[in-house]
Amino acid sequence: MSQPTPILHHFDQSPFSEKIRIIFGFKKLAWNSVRISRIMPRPDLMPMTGGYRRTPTMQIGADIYCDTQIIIRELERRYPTPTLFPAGNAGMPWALGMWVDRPFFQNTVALVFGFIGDKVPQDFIADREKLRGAKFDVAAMTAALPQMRDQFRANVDWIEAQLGDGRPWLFGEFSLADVSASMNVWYARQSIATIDEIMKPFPRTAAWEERIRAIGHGTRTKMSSADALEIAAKAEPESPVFGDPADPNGRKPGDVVGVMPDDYGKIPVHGEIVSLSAQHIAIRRSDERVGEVVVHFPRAGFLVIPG
Ligand SMILES: N[C@@H](CCC(=O)N[C@@H](CS)C(=O)NCC(=O)O)C(=O)O
Repeated sequence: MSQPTPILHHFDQSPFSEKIRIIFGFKKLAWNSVRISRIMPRPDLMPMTGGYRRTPTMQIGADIYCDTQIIIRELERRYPTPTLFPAGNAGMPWALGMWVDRPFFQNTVALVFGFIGDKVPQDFIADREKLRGAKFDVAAMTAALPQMRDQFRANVDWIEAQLGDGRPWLFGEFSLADVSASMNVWYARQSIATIDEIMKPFPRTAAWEERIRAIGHGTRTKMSSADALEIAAKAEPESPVFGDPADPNGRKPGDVVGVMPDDYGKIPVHGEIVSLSAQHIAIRRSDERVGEVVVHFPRAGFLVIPG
């Protein structure tokens, strides 16, 4: 049976979305692209995610995947060849994602906005303050630029060192590690006018970036948010029910919970557990515009609270 086409809800400048676009390219996938605005509101998306607002999200019918970690897991499950985990590298590429998604990303955000400075639009600042629950202090980021440059250099230097023996990819063969580690360098390159000077000491990294760029983004077809919503409304979630006998907290299908990120955008999505494991949790919820959907989250970096 042919697979339904994945729908990515994303915006062009989003570095987390770029990870997924590269994976579409690597796996040579056709996908539907719903462009969302960089700031809230996103009125056709929230009925599907139940309030989760970070970017990107992936939709397959009435199954909604929140956070790149679970999106990647699902893409690898549905399209295992070519694999993102070659030569027995089944665990560490995931762990490396935590470095990339958190400290390295926060460093790059501060660097990018420190450079952009007072040209950052006020509505964007207000939106990101809401997301973080903290001040998005562009003046402080500009003041911290020397520190942020040091941090960025140290992070990129690890990539350069790993490529030091002339290997084309971080773990030898192309893997999720390359997709993840390239995210912040890509982001800085899109956003900082003097990036060539910053990247000058890192020729192997620059050549590696070129190889990643050559992978492309697969075959993209534009879709409106209204059409995506209608697809979800007409589809039934496909997630089977299964429990995890080893769940440390005795959680099981049918339990009503809230799930939310533990770092920013901490908006709990409420629903009834459909399935769970050490690395995923899927909850069923319904909304008057989309009907029943199953929303999927990773476990690492997410909190599960009583519903
Ligand atoms: N851990 C999340 C982080 C996603 C994230 O922070 N994305 C940024 C955009 S690149 C975001 O959500 N910005 C706020 C927004 O789009 O509402 C993931 O892996 O998907």
